[in-house]
Amino acid sequence: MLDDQQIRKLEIQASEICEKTVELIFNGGGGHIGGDLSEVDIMVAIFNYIKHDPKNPKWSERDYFVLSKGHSSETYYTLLAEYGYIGKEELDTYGKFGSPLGGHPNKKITGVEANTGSLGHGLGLATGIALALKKNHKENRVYVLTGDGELAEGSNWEALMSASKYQLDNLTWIVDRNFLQISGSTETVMPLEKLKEKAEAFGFKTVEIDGHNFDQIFTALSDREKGHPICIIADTIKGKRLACAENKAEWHHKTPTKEQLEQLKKDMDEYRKELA
Ligand SMILES: Cc1ncc(C[n+]2csc(CCOP(=O)(O)OP(=O)(O)O)c2C)c(N)n1
Repeated sequence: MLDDQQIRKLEIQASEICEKTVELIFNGGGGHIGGDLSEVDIMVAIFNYIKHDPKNPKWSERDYFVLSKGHSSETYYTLLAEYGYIGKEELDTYGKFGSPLGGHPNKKITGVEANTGSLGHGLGLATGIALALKKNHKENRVYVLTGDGELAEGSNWEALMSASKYQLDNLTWIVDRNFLQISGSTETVMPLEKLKEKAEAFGFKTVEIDGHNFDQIFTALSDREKGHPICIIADTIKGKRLACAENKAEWHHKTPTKEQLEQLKKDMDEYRKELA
């Protein structure tokens, strides 16, 4: 679906968003770095793919995006600043007393559709928005990104039942399937497998993709099935691109050291040179 040049452009953008996200966390004194980095490629794809207008954030024809895994807010803030929803100087307030950019996103921040961070609520919110749009015969779509550990919250499964009952074919649910949550492997804490079969049993047209492959992400985002919501299970690596953090549960929430940040910058520079 995407040509080589488009993919290269997205990979460069993702490497820059990764770097800026880690810098934000470093400057702000902490953040949910592991889940921030596993979602970078998905989030970059969403910002490039969905219908939205930073100059008119409440545009009536926009698609809606809900970051249900609201703890991974730093990637979101970085992208909101990159696209001009918020000023880049606002990012400097992250982690400071009184800043709207707290650990979890909220609707006071331009571009944010829902307060999230208390896990298990975004899917229900997105389902409600999709239902309202459908009842009003609107064409807007709704995209929601959940974690995988987050799916231990029972409210998600109520939302899935509703999405299926109301045949919400305007809803796309993406799972950041990094196989880790706060305290270890999802399959140890609360097993999810067989997740694809579960989503299908709830009436979702479901695909499993590599969550770091832009061609696969874009193809999945464009998937539609009349009468059925879409589920994208995106396999990802927690801590992706920050070598010392990849696939390590202890990097769920952490502040990188100056040296680790510098190493990432070097690695990303190198990576971009290879892509050029
Ligand atoms: C209702 C609720 N319970 C507990 C938490 C604390 N918490 C924050 S992140 C997290 C783990 C989430 O894991 P996952 O959804 O897999 O996210 P990721 O690995 O992508 O960061 C938990 C339990 C919370 N934010 N909300």
